[in-house]
Amino acid sequence: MFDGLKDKLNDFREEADEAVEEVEEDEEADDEEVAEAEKPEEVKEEEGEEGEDGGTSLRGKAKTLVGERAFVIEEDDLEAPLQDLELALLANDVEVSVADEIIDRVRDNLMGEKKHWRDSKDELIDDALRDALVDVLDVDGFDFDEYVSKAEKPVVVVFTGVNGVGKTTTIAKIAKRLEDRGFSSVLANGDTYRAGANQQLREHADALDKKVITHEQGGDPAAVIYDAVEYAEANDVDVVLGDTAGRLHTSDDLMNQLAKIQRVVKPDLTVFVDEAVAGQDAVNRAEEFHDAAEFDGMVLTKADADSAGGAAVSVARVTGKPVVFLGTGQGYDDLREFDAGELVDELLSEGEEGE
Ligand SMILES: Nc1nc2c(ncn2[C@@H]2O[C@H](COP(=O)(O)OP(=O)(O)OP(=O)(O)O)[C@@H](O)[C@H]2O)c(=O)[nH]1
Ligand SMILES: [Mg+2]
Repeated sequence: MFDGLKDKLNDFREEADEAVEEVEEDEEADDEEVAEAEKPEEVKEEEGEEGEDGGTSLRGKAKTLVGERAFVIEEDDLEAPLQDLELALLANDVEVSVADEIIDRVRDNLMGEKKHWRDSKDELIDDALRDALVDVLDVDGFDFDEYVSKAEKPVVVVFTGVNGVGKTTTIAKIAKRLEDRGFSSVLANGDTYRAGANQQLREHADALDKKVITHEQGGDPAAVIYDAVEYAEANDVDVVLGDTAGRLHTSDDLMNQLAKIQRVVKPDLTVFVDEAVAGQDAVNRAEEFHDAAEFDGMVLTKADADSAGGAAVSVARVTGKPVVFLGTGQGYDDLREFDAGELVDELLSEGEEGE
């Protein structure tokens, strides 16, 4: 998963490593210079012109000290690695404004007012990159399990998105996940459009021993999901998982149907599903879809087949809605909660192993 992106992040770490100079305390960073860098910024500002070299020597230069170690970073030396990182992010399908934001944050983290105290150059660079990525990935830290456990039952979740991205499979995976956590669920086939959709959802339901509510092909999807909500209320079922037909945000009839589902059923959550492998297309679709019909969160499927990782990095920032789950394969257990910190740790882990 996301191996291409991992490699490029690692390249940046190596390049940036060369741009950060470790100053030998005895030779280049004499006591006065060390003491100067150790002072809090406010003190340096108050001292103004009196600082060594006319008080301006630290502009465009960040100094980080730990015990005996001092790291000096010249902003100019960082530009080439940052430019390469930006190109690599774009080549890996990171949306352009998101790539810009990551670059700015990495630069600020390394050069900014906040001086970091670190044990090594690697740690200094890793932390700058990690913090930048986590900030961009973590739009609001939505926790699905917590939501389900606290919300009034039944919790009604409707899944939407374009054709073939994995909506139905994701519903089955979530039913399994809920069961593993002690929550019951009923599946509702609001895809009354495609022949075979009832059968497909029924097969998953049978495999997972779940009740499924279906109507005839061509029926009203809102009515199917409404029936499932009534079933859940009558049978103390915790969660209703409503499937819908694949649609583009431009498919007027289907978008009107979705609006009707939202009006009639009033789902607690509307979840947009798209595939990570679609990269920039997935990001654009999510943005356009959200403009046409607001959703609460997203699932990115087929992350197992995606080397670039750009959609996963960008989509929450662009839509302002959290990625709730990543689909990581075709099995029922191939679903993982999207945790920004954990994901960034994984993205940055490969380089560390080789050292
Ligand atoms: N590798 C991989 N394949 C997946 C994943 N999720 C779904 N798939 C596969 O994607 C294909 C389409 O999945 P569906 O669940 O039928 O997609 P859908 O969005 O419901 O499709 P429509 O109802 O036709 O719009 C199936 O072959 C799934 O097994 C995933 O996370 N990883
Ligand atoms: Mg489907």
